[in-house]
Amino acid sequence: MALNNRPFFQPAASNQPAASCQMAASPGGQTWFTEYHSPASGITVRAEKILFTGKSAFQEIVLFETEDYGRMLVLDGAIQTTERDEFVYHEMIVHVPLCAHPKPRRVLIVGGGDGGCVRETLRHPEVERVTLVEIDGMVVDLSRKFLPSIAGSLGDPRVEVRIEDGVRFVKNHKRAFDVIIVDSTDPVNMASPLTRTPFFRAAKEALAPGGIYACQSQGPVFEARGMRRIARTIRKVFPDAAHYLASVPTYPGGLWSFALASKGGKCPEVNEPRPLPKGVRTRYYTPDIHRAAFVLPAYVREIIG
Ligand code: AG3
Repeated sequence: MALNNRPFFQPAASNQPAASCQMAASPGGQTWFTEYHSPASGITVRAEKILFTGKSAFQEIVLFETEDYGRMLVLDGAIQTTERDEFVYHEMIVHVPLCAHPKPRRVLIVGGGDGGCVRETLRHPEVERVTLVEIDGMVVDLSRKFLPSIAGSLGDPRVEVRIEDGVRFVKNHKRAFDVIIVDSTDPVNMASPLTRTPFFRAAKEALAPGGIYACQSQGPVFEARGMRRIARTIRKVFPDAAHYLASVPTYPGGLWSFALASKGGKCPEVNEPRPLPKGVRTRYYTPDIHRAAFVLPAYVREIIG
């Protein structure tokens, strides 16, 4: 097979299944978890201790302890977050839009039931109110119990946690938020509407003038088709939407993308972000990373077109 002729962003299998996974016992009595990224590869970690397995009304939830990544949260077979590398994703999905807004006071987070986005958002003192709208209350409860370093800020008085459908919530709000962050699972099942035109339209209306929108937009390595679809769809509503990247070790391909858009057209602060508030120490995000993250490799530019 001419591997070099096959761009790795085009998986060989044409009808690649959505994230599937396996929990397997090895002869030594160990339990190994694999999230398949394609029918032919994936990421495998040893589960030292299963903390929870169960099914909510929306999805299958698994939480376990790993040696290298700490505790790991898996929804419908897809790794969502780990104690070890969550900082990359959460800092990048939050500080990029917040530093692209001159004065973010009201922030809406759709999804993000683990609380990581809330935690990072609260580090901006100008934020007066954070509304978290998560469809699956079980994710919030389990994260509070098992992932305190991520979910620990959900009880902050500035935070309102609402367990309801984000699509409906956004449709019912107009000019209400300075920043909207959509921290969703892969765009299948209940997360799929969050990447469609009607939702982007509603989100634009839910933004106050000058408001900023950010969302995760899948990875370029194994999710190229999904990423391309999100990129095309968001540009129908926000023509100047820009994409940026961050390196998340436990996500498919180790590289993840985000989209940033502004209600007023061009995001003025893409290249000149507002500095982080004094005293906020981050582990991934810096103003240089903010600017550099929008510089995309050629194959990624090709994906988004
Ligand atoms: N939400 C996006 C995770 C997507 C990962 N996809 C996968 N593993 N197939 C992360 C939620 C963190 N708050």
